[in-house]
Amino acid sequence: MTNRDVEELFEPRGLNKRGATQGRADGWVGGRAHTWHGHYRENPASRAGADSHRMASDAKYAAAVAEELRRRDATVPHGDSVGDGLEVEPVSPGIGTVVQGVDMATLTDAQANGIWNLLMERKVVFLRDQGHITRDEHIAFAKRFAETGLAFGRQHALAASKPPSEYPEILRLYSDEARPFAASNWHSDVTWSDRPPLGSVLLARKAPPVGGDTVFVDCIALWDSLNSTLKEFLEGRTATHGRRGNDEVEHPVCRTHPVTGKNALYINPTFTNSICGMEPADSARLLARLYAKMYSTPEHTCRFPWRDGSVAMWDNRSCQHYAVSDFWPHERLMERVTLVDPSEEDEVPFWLDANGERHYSVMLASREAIDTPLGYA
Ligand SMILES: O=C(O)CCC(=O)C(=O)O
Ligand SMILES: [Fe+2]
Repeated sequence: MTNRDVEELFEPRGLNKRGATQGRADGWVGGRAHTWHGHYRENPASRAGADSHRMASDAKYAAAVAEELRRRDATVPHGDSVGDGLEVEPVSPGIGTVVQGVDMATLTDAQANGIWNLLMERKVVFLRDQGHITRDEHIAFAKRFAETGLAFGRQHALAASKPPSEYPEILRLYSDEARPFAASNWHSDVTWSDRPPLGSVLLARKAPPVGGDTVFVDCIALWDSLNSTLKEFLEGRTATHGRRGNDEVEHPVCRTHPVTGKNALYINPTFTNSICGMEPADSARLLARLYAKMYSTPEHTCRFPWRDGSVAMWDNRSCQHYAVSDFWPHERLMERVTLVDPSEEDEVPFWLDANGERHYSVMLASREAIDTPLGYA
């Protein structure tokens, strides 16, 4: 594949029209300074996967896209629509909902059900004021939804690299002036594993006075926002993932969610090495363009400012996250319980083709190698 081919996958459209506003539906967000001196703006309907250029010239099409988004937004849960005492408020149209009226220690079955459905639909759910929860209650809450894993889900790597703890299921993330740390890199958890964890329940034991938010990006909206040329090119394709540049596993680039059946863009700059079947330089260029799209469209994100006792519960199959490292030198103490899927069939990532066949991830390293600690994620 030549340099030109990668460019063409992004269908740069209608450049160099002075005075026109350029809609960037799925392209390089940095613009093309050498040819275009105007502004690039995100297509306002990219969350519907709409063609902004067709919208500009076809009023009927534009009206249909608007109608679809109105219909979709009307179904976003808000107020008391979830029931059983839950009050919910969307953080952004496509991702993130704050749920009020929950005590994690005394959750009813109907509430657990409501929260699970919200998680599937909204990719991340936030709770406030859960600082009274004990570690046992934190673990028990997580077990209402899935099995709980060790720090890295199925993987023993991190647990094995730390001294034995009374709570091996709790991953403690602590930082202060002397120990600056934040997961300030875009990722979905543990994608170097053949069985990455379903999700996490992260509780802020001590939030910094300012800063330290966590940002989430909607990987289903990102997939939807790609043009059809790119989608066709990426569907059924795999990428290698691993720690320290090792290829430990091959995952589908387009991952189908086992519950919702929706497709997500499943690559991340923390663990993904390369797209299979491409020349290394082409793969690197394509990944860079995709990352530029994924991580610089605030339209597909939501951002959560922590307070003591706040909780974020996310679905690793439909979103990614980034802990913002702007709180140093303050203290920040988070405790995480990791959710793993009880069904191996659903736990191993796959892409569902048009014939209903699942194309699963493939392990490249040995079981032993994947389970061996490398000292960090
Ligand atoms: O500290 C955070 O906000 C998130 C850390 C993280 O990446 C994780 O717990 O998986
Ligand atoms: Fe993470």
